[in-house]
Amino acid sequence: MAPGRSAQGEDAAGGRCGRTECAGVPMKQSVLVTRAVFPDVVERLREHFEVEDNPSDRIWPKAELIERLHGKVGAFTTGSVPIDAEVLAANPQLRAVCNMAVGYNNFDVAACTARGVLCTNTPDVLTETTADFGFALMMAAARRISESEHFLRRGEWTQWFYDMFVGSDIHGATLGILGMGRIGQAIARRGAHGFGMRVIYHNRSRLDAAIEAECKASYVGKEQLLRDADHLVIVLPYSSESHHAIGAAELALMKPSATLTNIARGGIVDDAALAKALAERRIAAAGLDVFEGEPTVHPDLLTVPNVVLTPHIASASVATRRAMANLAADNLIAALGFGPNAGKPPSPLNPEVLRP
Ligand code: 8YV
Repeated sequence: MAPGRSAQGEDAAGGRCGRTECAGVPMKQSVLVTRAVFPDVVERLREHFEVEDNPSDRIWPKAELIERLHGKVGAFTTGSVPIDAEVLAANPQLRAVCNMAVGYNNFDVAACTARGVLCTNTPDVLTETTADFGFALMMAAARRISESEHFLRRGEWTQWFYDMFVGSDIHGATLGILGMGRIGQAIARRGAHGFGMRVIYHNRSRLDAAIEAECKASYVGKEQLLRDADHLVIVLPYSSESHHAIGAAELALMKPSATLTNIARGGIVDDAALAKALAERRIAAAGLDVFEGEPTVHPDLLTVPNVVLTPHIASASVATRRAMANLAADNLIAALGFGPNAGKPPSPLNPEVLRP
């Protein structure tokens, strides 16, 4: 057994106090920072915990993650770090897993809850930055920015011609949003208020009338969304229900002039079907920041010209990534009983495990 493992497990099980004792000497609890992150954020964690971090940012295979978690009561994770039943069973001392991401499909939340492990994410702090990026990707797809840049870089621009890289307008067009959470609403506001777009959305549940009015967004069925949107933006969380929510059948409903933008999660769109639809010009263009099986990208997406591809960077502004990292650290510190929010982490996903 790793040194300190059972003592920390007993301590956490005994009430989340911050410290354990070894021969009367107070010991800090140990936490694992699974990916490289801003050094000052790691230092904040060191004020309260023994920290094992990963400055080289090597992606640990699952067996190594399990091994490194031994003796740790908390983990600072990102969206690529799986916390599932196997990881939890091998680490019964774990008390909190804190994602530096709003998405948390890397967590088995039900399994965490069953074991009393708190899960947290980083909502709100990335909403506007991610919406900015979604809008940028949609505009880049509609106005063929990547495609035309590649043409220029290849030295093929020898003269202007009247229909060179003609695309479709954003202003005045119909913006369709699939998934109307915080980020979907922020995109709707940009479209409605900034670009005079007609905004329609589909969501598991309809929004309050006040939010619809503020976003100038109308609720429609999924089929109507697909048929009517000039620009479809996908902002759904990933789950087994949203897996391949957009496949060949859904793409077939879209206008040939339409664009599709995915800033949510890989796997929501069937990438093979999308590549085929793009190649056959059954839709005009796409903007993708997320991919099934990323960082591997479906080879057919790499060869179709009418797609803008970015490496999962929608939240990547300096300020936002810092805010995400600090919020994940705030959650970990508070979940393990320290700091101004001791016992009350700011963004719990399963707050029921916090009840005494
Ligand atoms: C993260 C994201 O960069 O927050 C999310 O859900 O997809 C991105 O902002 C990524 O998941 C790394 O954790």
